[in-house]
Amino acid sequence: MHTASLSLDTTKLLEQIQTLGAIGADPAAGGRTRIALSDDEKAGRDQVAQWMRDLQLDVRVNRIGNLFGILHAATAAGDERPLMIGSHIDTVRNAGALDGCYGVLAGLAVVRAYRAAGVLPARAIMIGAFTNEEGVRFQPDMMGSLVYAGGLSVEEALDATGTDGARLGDELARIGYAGDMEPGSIVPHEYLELHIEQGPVLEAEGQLIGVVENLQGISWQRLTIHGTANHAGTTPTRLRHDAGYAAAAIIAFLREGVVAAAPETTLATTGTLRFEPDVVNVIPRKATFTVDLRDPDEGRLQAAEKRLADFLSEIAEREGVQVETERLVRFKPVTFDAGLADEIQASAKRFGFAHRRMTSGAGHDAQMIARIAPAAMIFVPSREGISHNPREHTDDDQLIQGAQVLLDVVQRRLAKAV
Ligand code: HGY
Ligand code: MN
Ligand code: MN
Repeated sequence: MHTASLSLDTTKLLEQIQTLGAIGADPAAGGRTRIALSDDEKAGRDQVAQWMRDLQLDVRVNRIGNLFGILHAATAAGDERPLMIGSHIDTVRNAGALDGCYGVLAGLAVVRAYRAAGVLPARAIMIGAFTNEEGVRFQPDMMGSLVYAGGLSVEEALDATGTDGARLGDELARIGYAGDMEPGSIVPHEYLELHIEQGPVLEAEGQLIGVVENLQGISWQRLTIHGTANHAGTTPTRLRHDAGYAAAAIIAFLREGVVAAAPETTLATTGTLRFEPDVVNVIPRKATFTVDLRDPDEGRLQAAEKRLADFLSEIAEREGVQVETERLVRFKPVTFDAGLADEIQASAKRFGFAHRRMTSGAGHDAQMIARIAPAAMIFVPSREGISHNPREHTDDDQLIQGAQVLLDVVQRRLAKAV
């Protein structure tokens, strides 16, 4: 049945964003930290699961720990292929309160609107919080949704070793989220994800809604440089095999040799770096660091990877060091469902919200679920384009308006289900 326009409990949505944002709070360094499968993330999961139960949802956990709350349909037929709304509640270190959480809690707000109206949807609505979207401790990122979409076997994911040496499956069991449901056993009819932009575009253009039509390619590698430890004061430069210098030269080349080839689109980031023996007066024998390359175009991303690979051979030769590379993540660019994107744009238009079509710079669970169902994303602005930072912020009215578009699109899609 088509529902008269439902309404959101916006106070509850904003309250829940604050409450979840307080879990794992880190007053000293700022923000909150809920690294996947940590005790803090467990606390976040427990809170979201409780909110799902408060809404009398059918709460399910699958074998990779993805957490779902299902509002069943008015009919058995409507239950077969739910409309899925998802995102994640794990965070990077010292994160903002909105990345991922906003999308999960806005999904609960949509279900709450149905509950408040006493209406069962024509198609089940399934709210998901996917495991390990950030990929900080266990790689790859978007892991829970990748397993859900069949892009990584559960067994392989459960055997993933974290940067702290922990086994993912053991951690999942330890926090009590090693579910029994097979990932992907419920195939969504379509998937929507509401997320903050995490970039500067919407704010810079005075837009409120981002109609996300595609998402850029992602390439993560871990590089290990093996050199020779030696005395900082007695070793002439020409005799050095300095893993630290080689790492620095590579990191500089990422900007000067890789990004410079396509400065408008290719992005390169080294977010982690470790020297051994990490002592002020010893030439590093070992440097371990990560390289995150991104570009919306697959050809340019491959060209960026090739430039880096060629430089690694050159620096190894020049400095007499060995360079080891380990592939952590490689996802091609993804195009979202045009029909769903049109639906989002039509909704923004109906509300009179300024909007634009755009590419997602960040990875999202939507890019994985797009492998098994039509998927699209809705963005709202990030103040100063900041994210993965305690200063991450979106105004309350923007958060509410984004959720209104989500509810409107859901209602329109479900009206077609009958
Ligand atoms: O890396 C990303 O883009 C996402 O935040 N996991
Ligand atoms: Mn996110
Ligand atoms: Mn993130």
